[in-house]
Amino acid sequence: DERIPHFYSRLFDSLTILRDFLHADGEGLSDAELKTERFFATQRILEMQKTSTDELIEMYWAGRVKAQDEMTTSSLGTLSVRAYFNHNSLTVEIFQARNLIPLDPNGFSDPFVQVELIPRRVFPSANYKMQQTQVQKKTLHPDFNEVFEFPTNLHQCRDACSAILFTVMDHDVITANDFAGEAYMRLSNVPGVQKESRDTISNLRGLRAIDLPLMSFTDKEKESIIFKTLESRSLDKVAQEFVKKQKSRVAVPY
Ligand SMILES: [Ca+2]
Repeated sequence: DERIPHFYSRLFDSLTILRDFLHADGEGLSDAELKTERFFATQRILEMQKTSTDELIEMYWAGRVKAQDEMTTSSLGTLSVRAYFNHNSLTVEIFQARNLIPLDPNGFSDPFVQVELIPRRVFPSANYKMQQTQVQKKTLHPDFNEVFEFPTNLHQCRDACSAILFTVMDHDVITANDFAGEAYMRLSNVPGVQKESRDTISNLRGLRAIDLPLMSFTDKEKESIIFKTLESRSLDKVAQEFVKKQKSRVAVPY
């Protein structure tokens, strides 16, 4: 419900007014009595609740991109990719994945990779469809060597929230495909997006592949205030679909 953030926005303002009233320009309660842990916790909850669902989703993704930057190893394996921007087109190359976890009874997986641009505000779903690699059968070390093009522009790529989202899946014939891992690449860092790196584009051979450690949805995300706020919006279809999708992004070895 779109009215909910508006309601909390007023509640947030009310909290500030109430605090100022009780403080009464130094005549009333002291700062120590007013600015308690509980006050800040309440303020934080209201601050989240007055934020729109789309903004919360962007904040969630920003956290995931940051987590990717800080990650050096992963029990889910790695994905080797390369991306660059040139002539209003973003090229994304997917080379291989290594040390994926087995998700099939035979001790292997049938991996493929989905690639999409986020967030939706910058890359509307009507114009930016998810693309995906071929399925590589019965392997935990698939070679993909596929190239994807996304028509885009510098303005979109330079948005601080813009990123490439890679999702590794295990293809299954009878049951639903299984999640095997996800990885994020900040678009503002991609060669060709910042003016300074234009030279490197003319020499693509010089662009190295990047090994991204794969991640999954964990308790840390589940317990975060952003996620809990989205989860609390039980009547908001976009929030509920997002929450449900993230919760399914866990990888359990067979
Ligand atoms: Ca399978």
